[in-house]
Amino acid sequence: MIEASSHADPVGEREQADLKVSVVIPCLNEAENIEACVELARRTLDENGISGEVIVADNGSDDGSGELAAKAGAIVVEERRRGYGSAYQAGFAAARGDYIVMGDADLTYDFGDIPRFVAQLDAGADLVMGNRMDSIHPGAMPWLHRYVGNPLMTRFVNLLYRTGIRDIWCGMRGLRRDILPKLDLRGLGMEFAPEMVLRAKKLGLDVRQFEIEYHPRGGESKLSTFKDGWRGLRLLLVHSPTALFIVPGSVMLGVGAVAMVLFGFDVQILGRGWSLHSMIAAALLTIVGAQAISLGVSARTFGVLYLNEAPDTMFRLGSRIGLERGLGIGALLFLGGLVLAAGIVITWIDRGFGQLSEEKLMMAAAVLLIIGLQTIFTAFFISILGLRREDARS
Ligand SMILES: Nc1nc2c(ncn2[C@@H]2O[C@H](COP(=O)(O)OP(=O)(O)O)[C@@H](O)[C@H]2O)c(=O)[nH]1
Ligand SMILES: [Mg+2]
Repeated sequence: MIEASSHADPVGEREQADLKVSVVIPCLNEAENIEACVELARRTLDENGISGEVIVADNGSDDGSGELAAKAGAIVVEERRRGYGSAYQAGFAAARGDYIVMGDADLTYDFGDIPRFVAQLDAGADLVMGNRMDSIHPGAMPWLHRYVGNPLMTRFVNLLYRTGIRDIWCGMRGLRRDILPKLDLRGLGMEFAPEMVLRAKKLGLDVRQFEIEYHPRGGESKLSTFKDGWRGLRLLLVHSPTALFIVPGSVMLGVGAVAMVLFGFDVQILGRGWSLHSMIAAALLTIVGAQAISLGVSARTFGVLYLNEAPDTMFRLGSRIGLERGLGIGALLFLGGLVLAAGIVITWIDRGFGQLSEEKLMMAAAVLLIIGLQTIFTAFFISILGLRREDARS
């Protein structure tokens, strides 16, 4: 295997090969199909006069796939860490072409499509996605994936990231190799597939798609519907602090705060008064909402500082406020709570430390005190996130 970290500048030497396309094929026990895949890829490159190489990233197959691939003319890279993403990372590290065309080792995709991907990349695309959804051959995709998993997940991705991509899991793609450092992909499993799309979109790259056909597989699928589905979903969520924290947090904070005011002033709703119990529930909702927003703002800051993400309104607002003003806002909220609490104590003293019934006001005071403190801690936490950045600049 070629070592990416070697100091002998092997990349420089290898670049001289002046290859246009590296076809990278991940392979885990695909003895039934791997030769045909490599041969077709190789033949397509040759027949279309595309200078290229075929790389098979063998993921520790024990059925002789690796040897078969090598015999069929592929460069075989060994990756022992299991996973679709790991296999691709190893294949990409060995690739020398300007472009990479990706595809499974199971004959579901047609390597005869390689020139179509190359044409889009030539025309300026950074990432080209296949879209199988309108050309799925009978028996090629289980109905759970075809009608439930895939469309739901794709819709969810587009809700969060507006990629416009119709088949987020599609395994046949083309990309410019020089975008890989920027993409900085980390997924070791199947989540590598959606990760690539959403990272490309977040970085504002030129992502295109066209229809391809999807054929039934030879050999057994390595995909595990629920495990891999969850890994994909998890990835989508953690890359979107807005969807994960800020939207639900704002809803909770908004509903909680309005409810507290209504309950606090004994406004009749649905023809009846709302007691202390509702006030407590509303107060807790407000606090959780504020907490979720704090986490969201912190996560957005992390994304901009360390994941190369574009600063959005939320981030700009946060950095405009800064540590000192953030502390100021927190202190004001805290002070507001303190004033309310002091009012309650004064009433109590006034009544000769007797019977007291200021529970609702006490809840309001507690909410202000807690959110005030939380704002102060969040302001500090965000400035901790910025420490490394500040150092790097000075
Ligand atoms: N799922 C999975 N696929 C792997 C792994 N390593 C390599 N692969 C290859 O990645 C490709 C995609 O897997 P596949 O079973 O076809 O998944 P599907 O296309 O989503 O049904 C195939 O060529 C596998 O041989 C691995 O650890 N897990
Ligand atoms: Mg497959």
